[in-house]
Amino acid sequence: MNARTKDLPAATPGTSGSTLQALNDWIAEVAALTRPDAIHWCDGGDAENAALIAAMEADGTLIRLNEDTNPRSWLHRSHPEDVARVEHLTLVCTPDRDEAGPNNHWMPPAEAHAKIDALFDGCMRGRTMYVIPYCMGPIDSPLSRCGVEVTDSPYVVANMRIMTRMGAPALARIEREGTFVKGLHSIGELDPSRRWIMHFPHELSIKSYGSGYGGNALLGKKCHALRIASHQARSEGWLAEHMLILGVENPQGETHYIAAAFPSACGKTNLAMLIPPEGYREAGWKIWTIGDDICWMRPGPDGRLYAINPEAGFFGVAPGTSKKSNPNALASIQADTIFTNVGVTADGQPWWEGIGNDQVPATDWRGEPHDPAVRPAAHPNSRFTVSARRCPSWSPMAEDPQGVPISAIVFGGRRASLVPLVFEARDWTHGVLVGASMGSETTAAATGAVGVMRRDPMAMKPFCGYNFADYFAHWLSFDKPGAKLPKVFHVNWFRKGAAGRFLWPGFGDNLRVLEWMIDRVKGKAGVVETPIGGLPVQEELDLEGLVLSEEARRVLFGFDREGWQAEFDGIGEFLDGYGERMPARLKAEWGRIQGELQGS
Ligand code: O2Y
Ligand code: MN
Repeated sequence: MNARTKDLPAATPGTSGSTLQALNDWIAEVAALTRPDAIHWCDGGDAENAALIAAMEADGTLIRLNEDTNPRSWLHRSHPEDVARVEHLTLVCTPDRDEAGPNNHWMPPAEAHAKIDALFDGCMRGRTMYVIPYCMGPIDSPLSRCGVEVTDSPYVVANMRIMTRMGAPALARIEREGTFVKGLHSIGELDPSRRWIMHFPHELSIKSYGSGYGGNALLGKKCHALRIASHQARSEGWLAEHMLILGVENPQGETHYIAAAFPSACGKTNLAMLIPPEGYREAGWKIWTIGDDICWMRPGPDGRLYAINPEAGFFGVAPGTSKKSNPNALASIQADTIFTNVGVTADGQPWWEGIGNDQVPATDWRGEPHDPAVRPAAHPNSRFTVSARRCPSWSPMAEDPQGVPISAIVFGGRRASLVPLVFEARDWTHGVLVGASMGSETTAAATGAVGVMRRDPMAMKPFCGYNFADYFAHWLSFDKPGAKLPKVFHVNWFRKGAAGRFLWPGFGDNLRVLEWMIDRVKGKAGVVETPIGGLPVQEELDLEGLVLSEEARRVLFGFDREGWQAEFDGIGEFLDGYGERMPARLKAEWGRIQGELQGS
């Protein structure tokens, strides 16, 4: 443990863990409120991690997995009512309600502070308060931003160590810059009726109480890197997005970088780690993984958008991860991994539905003997936390302080009907509308009904820290003289046929679609123009070796005018929900396409 701060009594004024007065003052203020028994400043080192892990093993927070099959790997079981993000308890607390917008739950800042501070009052008695300095993004990148999370959960510390650049180098940067996002977290009593996740973008602060799970508790991730960062990005001229970033290397050795936004649990991790189909592999194609969930982009001196992944690890969905769906993820999690809410075999191996091996789970995610009639072995939102560096397709460019130049932006949703496999927006304004109109069927990543179609613009519905109307205006503002913006596409890997089966094989075969996009970027392929955008000329999208039914070809590459008319009515109603604030340019673009759909 860090000798600087060991066993400091709670509420000791001026805890002096840092040379930055503002940081020490805030820690003293938080300690005075929460009254921990001790304060520990995390240095991020191996000794500190080993001590924390040993303590968690001793008290049952972590269960050691089979050391032979899964070295240095652990199982954590969360409270059974604390298994996902809680959107209805997640607030954006701006002084003006309209600034948060209809897309966010809102509370006035003073009321929010009072409500949550009452819960924080004395909540760390008997516990250690951990101070976690972290950096989102490469430690030496001008695009990166730092934060400090204070938490009473050692499990959060262990996860933040994997997911961010945490510890001494981050503290040094914070002391140099003098600014940081303040995140205060306590697991409290893990009582769902005493749970809030609050964001104060104007104060660059986050307060989270009553949950120890994922995005509710690892404050660098959704809270900082999306909700607070999107707000900051707007005022500083960049974009904080819910996007994977990958590099596609062709047989000539050229790499194009693509950023893609899909709603939660729609396969971002799988796409980011794609393994090319055999023929492509033999020809020399390769996918490089930069990030699987979050992307920060800003215009570079040449007018292109440059992107970094602010995260250092993956917090991926376990169920469905298999040798077939994502061999790179499976290889990544063979060691040094924290599993949360998965099942376990009798000999201590992690197990989940869709893992695709012949092991049998003995115990389910709640620690009870597994009975498939009672519940699945793994919770549908069970997760693995692992360092990105363990991924076989991890790109060294992920550490480039300047980021990678983005050639294409892809939006996508989970749509059983109507939406074709891929189409291209005609220009940036149309691309922003395509992103703003995204719809998808809901998944288990958040609490609530699964499989219900909802609008999820740019996959940011749960994560945009301000009014969507202003967010769309911010996106539009990138289209200015000198800008060399990426092409924008929309994909749907989830289209079903009349028999209810998926029509597109997905996974590695998605590279065929990425290749077509790159051909478009290079001006090597044409499109079939339709009101919704450019569809591929089928012969120009490489389908060799795929068995696609007649129905699949018709539907995946088809355009259903009547269906799209109804869709556009729905999109219009959605945009109108934002009233006068909605940019006129976006409404005009909607009107232009609506007119074309109606044949005028
Ligand atoms: O954060 C959680 O609790 C689960 S949801 C999640 C986790 C990793 C990456 N993305 C998401 C998401 O909901 O988009
Ligand atoms: Mn996500």
